[in-house]
Amino acid sequence: MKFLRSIAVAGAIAAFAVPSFAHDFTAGDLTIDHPWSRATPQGARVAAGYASIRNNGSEADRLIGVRSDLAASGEIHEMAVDGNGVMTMRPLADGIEIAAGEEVRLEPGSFHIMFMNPERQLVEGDNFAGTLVFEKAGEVEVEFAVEGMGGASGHSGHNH
Ligand SMILES: [Cu+2]
Repeated sequence: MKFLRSIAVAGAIAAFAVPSFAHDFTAGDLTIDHPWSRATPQGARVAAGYASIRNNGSEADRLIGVRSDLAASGEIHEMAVDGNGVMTMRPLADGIEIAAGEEVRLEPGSFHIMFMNPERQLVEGDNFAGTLVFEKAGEVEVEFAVEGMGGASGHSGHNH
């Protein structure tokens, strides 16, 4: 029994140490890691998009647009606290700069993508295709993985 238990423990450790299934996209100097979205309630008027974007190059690039078949339009937003202490979000007309050697995380409560009037409900486990448009790297096709509605961060134990 003792022997079996140690095998189980070793297995658990191994599973924990193995990096999650690769879900990243590369374009030139940019690496886009784990694009994800959240399940939406029925009839939702927006759907979110998140990802980590790393710039391995020596020049800044800029995320300037987002497209997806999911919705007629996609916007780049920033969540911020306004003068009255209220959380609001605003579209970033100039997009988001990805400085050389830096990583920018699009995540809940911060920078994010907003798909307006999605044509279907997003269900956990679902995927949808999208295109990120960068000033220098150009258009990058990615796949957004839909996670649970309550997920605060796609990085806590995702396993796809
Ligand atoms: Cu938004």
